[in-house]
Amino acid sequence: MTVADSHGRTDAAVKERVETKKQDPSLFKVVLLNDDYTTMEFVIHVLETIFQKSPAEAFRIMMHVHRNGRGIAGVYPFEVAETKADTVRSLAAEAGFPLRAAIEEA
Ligand code: TYC
Repeated sequence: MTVADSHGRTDAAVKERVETKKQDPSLFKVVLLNDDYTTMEFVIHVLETIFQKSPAEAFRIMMHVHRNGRGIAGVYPFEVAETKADTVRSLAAEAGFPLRAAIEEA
């Protein structure tokens, strides 16, 4: 016997919908890029306030970016990553720093 729900969906249709949804929250890295003008203090402030890092972790990530050119500030679902990268850009622009943030699929 085939069972259908109130919308006429059979078990197979319901199962397919659930499996499609599971793929949805793909993760994205927010990557900070080094430059010569943004102060170390400002990058630490960004990491503490936008990415909820401890002072020690914020310092570690900032120094990693300073030495290696780029580094991961955090990994989030797409819309969160996009919003955080936008917030970095607007805080930096407001403060007159050229700090850049990119997002990349994790
Ligand atoms: N290189 C900068 C300086 O020496 C510091 C810095 C670190 C800038 C990380 C950007 O994403 C950055 N003042």
